[in-house]
Amino acid sequence: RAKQGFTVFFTGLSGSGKSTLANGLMVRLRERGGRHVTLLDGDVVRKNLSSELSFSKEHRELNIQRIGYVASEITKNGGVAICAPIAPYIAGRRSVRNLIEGVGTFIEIHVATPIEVCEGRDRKGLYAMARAGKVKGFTGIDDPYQEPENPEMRIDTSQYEMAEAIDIVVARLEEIGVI
Ligand code: GGZ
Repeated sequence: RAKQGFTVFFTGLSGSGKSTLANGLMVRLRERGGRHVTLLDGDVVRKNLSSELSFSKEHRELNIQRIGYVASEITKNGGVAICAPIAPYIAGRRSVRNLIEGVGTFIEIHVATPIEVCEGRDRKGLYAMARAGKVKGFTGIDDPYQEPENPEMRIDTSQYEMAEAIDIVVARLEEIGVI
């Protein structure tokens, strides 16, 4: 009998560690074998699927719906989709959940790294640009991030080594029973 598909949906601020966790999880799941794993990272989706979109509320929500649609197709066909956008709005995440839950399991993971830590990392210098007013509408600075109320899991990546954080995510997926 074919395995049921599932979507792991990481949400959190820029610099929270979503991409690193998502990549690490993909590698782990591929090592375990027996499943087709597709990564839909924020950056890559923006480049390939949403290049005409801005960071307005409407465009962010449209971006999330596109990601949700692709993830639902993957999930419907028994695959594993790992998504890692900021996805700052409860409404958009809720509608992706509804879409996925019609075809498989939805696992929302709030990457709850404190903004001070994200800003301290500032890998791309975007927080500095936002503070200087050179980037407008930056999530967490002058644009909202609505925290998930009931995610399947929360993780603060500043509390762990990355390998350990990935172990914790894998353990939660085992507990939920999707792997
Ligand atoms: C937030 C922005 C913005 C603004 C550019 N606000 O650290 P990054 O660079 O790689 O992650 C951020 C990424 C967010 O894109 P998403 O598609 O994940 O966002 S959403 O889910 O809201 O659609 C950041 C960069 O794009 N970036 N401008 N104003 N992040």
